[in-house]
Amino acid sequence: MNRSIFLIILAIVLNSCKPEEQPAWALVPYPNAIETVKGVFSFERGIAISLSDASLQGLSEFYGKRLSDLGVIVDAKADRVIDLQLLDSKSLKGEAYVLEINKKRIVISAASSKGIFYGFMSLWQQLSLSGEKVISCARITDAPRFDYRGFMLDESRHFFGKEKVKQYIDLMASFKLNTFHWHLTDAPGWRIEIKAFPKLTTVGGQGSHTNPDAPAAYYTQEDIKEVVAYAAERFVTIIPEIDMPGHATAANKAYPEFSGGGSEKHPDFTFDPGNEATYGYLTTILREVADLFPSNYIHLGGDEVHFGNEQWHHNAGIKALMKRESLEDLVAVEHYFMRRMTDSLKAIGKHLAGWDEIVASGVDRQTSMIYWWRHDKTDKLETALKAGYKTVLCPRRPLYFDFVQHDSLKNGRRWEGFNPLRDVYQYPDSTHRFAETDLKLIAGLQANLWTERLATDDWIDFMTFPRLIAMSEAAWTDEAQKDWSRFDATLPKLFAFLDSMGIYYFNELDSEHKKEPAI
Ligand code: TNX
Repeated sequence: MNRSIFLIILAIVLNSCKPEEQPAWALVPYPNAIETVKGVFSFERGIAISLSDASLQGLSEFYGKRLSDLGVIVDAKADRVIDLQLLDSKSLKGEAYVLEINKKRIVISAASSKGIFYGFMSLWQQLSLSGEKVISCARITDAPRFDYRGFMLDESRHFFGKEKVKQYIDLMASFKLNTFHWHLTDAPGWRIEIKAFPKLTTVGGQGSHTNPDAPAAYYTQEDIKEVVAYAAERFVTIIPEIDMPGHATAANKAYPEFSGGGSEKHPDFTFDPGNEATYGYLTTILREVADLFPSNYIHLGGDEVHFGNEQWHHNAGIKALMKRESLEDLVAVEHYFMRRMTDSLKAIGKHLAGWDEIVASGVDRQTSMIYWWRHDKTDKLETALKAGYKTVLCPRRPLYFDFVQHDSLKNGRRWEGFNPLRDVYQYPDSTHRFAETDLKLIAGLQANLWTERLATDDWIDFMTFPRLIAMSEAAWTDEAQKDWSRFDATLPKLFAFLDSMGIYYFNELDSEHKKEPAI
């Protein structure tokens, strides 16, 4: 046989057992165990969804919609079946799931609807990212490394609105993130309607970081309910943040009687801890907030009070308070304020969450959750863990997404470097070796997007993606299963997916395609 004919026959033979018969896995975050076996399950002729438990009905409708968006026909009479099995299982805790793909049947089993949800999201993601209508037979056993997998969006500095927020919540769920921290109040604008104090939004909602004259922009309570319900359907908990006693300028513009003043650079920056009425005012606000958000936690900020508490030195009420409570200095006043507000939260039935400044204030160790953000102050993290606080890791380096992600980029922060995709992916293993006891206290990871310099949807997309996806794998996948080169190789598929979602992401490999948006 001549050589070229041999090669043609060889090519035909090889092609007839095409490797794409079993599509490669395209899962992010990558599951903790995949055992691939021979054969495929095909979605080409439609599928039926069966349930072990009527409580899964809502979920199955959600899945049906997701699958039909991918062109799969969902038909109760189809002979290929996806079976959702809620099990009373001790080995499958919380968000864990098993996804078993056989030639004619897929079984997703978990001990909770959350687990079923994540099993389904893996299935959907494989179809969606691979672009195939078949999936390899396999058994995937999966559970998250960290319980808390979060993203924070600052909507005080700039307001993006509920459609954008819903899109982000949907994307979060697609990558198995489960907590949305909503920074709703800060110096430029107050963004949540409080019925007892309407001026908070009509007056305090006016302006943004870049435009003090911007018309009032905020969420009504109806908007909030809608977003909370949308998130709940995707197993995303929303933790609202009402920042206090600092970063309160917008509220103080609306109700100056509760202002504790500020500094030259940050006027009217604080609430007034020396005025007893302030505690009643803030408690009323928190009651309304608590009624809107089912989350156990409300985040009370507590950060950077020293930016603008100069006038506390000259405040008669604060002087009297210091005397009465034997408070030595203004930091002690700040801590007193936080303890009082924690008591209010307790009375409302919520737990305190706050930035790492609150560790020193002696708030309840059993119930409060700390967000460690000052990457240059590792002692704050150590103190929090030593004291036994549940802690979320969100250090500026590498988890602040208002930092640039590439040296060529101009708009964004830097601090002895910046936050490239790979650093996000490799966190926390690149930086920390936690002792077992400390690890039990680490709730998880969160990326924070502060928006002083980000005024448009394109800008927040550009800073968030693809970094948030890298963080999802850092938060979900066990250290032993993390693999930067595999993640890196999946990027083109992730970019195609983000394109289909209309997201303006950053792409390091294509300098022409996604440039920094215009400011
Ligand atoms: C610090 S993080 C802040 C924010 C800023 C951010 C900018 C934190 C608790 N406070 O108010 O927006 O830095 O990176």
